[in-house]
Amino acid sequence: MPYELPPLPYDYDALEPTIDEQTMRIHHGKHHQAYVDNLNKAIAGTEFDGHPIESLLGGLLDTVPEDKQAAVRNNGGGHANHSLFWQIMKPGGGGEPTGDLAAAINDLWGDTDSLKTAMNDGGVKRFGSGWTWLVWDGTGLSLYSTPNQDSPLMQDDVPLLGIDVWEHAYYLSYQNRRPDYLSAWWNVVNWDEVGKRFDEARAS
Ligand code: MN3
Repeated sequence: MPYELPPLPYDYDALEPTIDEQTMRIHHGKHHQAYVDNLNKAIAGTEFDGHPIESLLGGLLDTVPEDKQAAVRNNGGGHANHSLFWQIMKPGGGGEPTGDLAAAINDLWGDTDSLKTAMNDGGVKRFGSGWTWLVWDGTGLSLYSTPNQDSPLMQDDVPLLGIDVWEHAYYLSYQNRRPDYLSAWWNVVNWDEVGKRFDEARAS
């Protein structure tokens, strides 16, 4: 069973003006599609065909044959990261987290704005391409950034919220102004989805 590009849960222009329609079309239809296609190519005919992407990147990556490991890491990571990314954004997003997630964030960072500042800082400082993450590390919330398409799943953490800081995610509207993109991105965050993932991660 090959991996498939998940449909975008809203229209390509739904996140404007924060993220422009053309960026969304290329990002989802070309970049994400390419990760899916190249992942399928890498594992076609191997025993790893058909594993849920979470287990492929979590426990199994080290056992993938060496000549396929980089392709699975990069394209499998790209597939997992973007599948999450589309879900944790929504038109008319933003605002504040609620419930247990809000309490956990306030415990660690004091308030949501401080969390945003810390995450954006991780994104700005990530040299080259990568992601800045809020994760569940098994005992609590944690923040870090990863290079390329590396996923928190690769270190057995559960990604709750990740912001793509590859230039393809923002360059058409923001050019070299990555900090402006990161500040604006929070206008489309889907806190309900992040909160749902937090509750699921803690319960498992
Ligand atoms: Mn991307």
